[in-house]
Amino acid sequence: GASDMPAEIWEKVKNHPCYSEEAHHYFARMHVAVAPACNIQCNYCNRKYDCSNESRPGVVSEKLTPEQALHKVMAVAAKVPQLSVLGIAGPGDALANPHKTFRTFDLVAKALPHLKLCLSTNGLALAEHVETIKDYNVDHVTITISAVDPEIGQHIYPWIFHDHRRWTGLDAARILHERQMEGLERLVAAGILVKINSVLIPGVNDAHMAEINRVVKAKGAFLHNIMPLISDPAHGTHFGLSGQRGPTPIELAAVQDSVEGGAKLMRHCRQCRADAVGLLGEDLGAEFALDKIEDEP
Ligand code: CLF
Ligand code: SF4
Repeated sequence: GASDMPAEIWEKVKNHPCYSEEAHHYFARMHVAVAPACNIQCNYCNRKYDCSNESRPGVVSEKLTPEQALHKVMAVAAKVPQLSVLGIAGPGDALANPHKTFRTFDLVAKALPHLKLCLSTNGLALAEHVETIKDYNVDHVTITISAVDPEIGQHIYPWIFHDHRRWTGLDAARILHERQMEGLERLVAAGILVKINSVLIPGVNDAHMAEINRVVKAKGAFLHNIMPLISDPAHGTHFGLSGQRGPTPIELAAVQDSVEGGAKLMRHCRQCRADAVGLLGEDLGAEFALDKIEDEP
């Protein structure tokens, strides 16, 4: 709360529902799904669905152009007074679609300058965009980091697309790790609040989570969100060919408890869809689908 952090940080988090546990009772976020492409492959991702960075799989997001996104944000802002944050979190990677992402931020900042801007990325293309992120007044960036050791990362990321070519195996995991660390360091140096999301995959990175927490804290991350792999095959997520399961709530809590003492943990994440609208845990997205809002006077 206000008493345990510097005033300029409190100004940034006090009405952000993900960065402040208190704020999530009173302030709403919305995502616009303007970023369809991705530059890496996570084993748990099924591209038919939203980005498993930050999403509950099941239904495909409504893909929007930046202009359609602005239209939707204005419709939501007019009806949801608690709206304080616009986030771009997929359904692919926000920074694998930089023109769409930054054009959306630009349009929204001009029309609704009171909204905070937030983005979520796998971090591969982050370092080269930090200046732009700063120029567009994006105060909040989430990097999904599920390993800080390429030996572990290679079991999570089968390939990345970087520097005009595809990389696989240990090379892919090493490059992704290096790019994530450089992006994190540059964001922190630029004064941007960074949250780390880690997808907890039992048997793959559960014993590694405390190390991730230590490393990201040392590099200046503000918050660490350990989120469970969602592995319902009916909803299309999968893990390689092995049918990797997600953690039980008890296993998740045990891992979260085991890392206490490093970077501060977020424990109120609701694993939003890439087109979520409303308070965390609430999804008004269907009410604001484009065909609904376009009919209105
Ligand atoms: Fe969206 Fe993410 Fe910004 Fe929040 S979600 S881009 S930081 S505005 Fe929040 Fe949703 Fe959890 Fe993400 S509850 S999945 S942490
Ligand atoms: Fe899927 Fe997101 Fe991973 Fe890209 S970063 S492969 S969209 S989970």
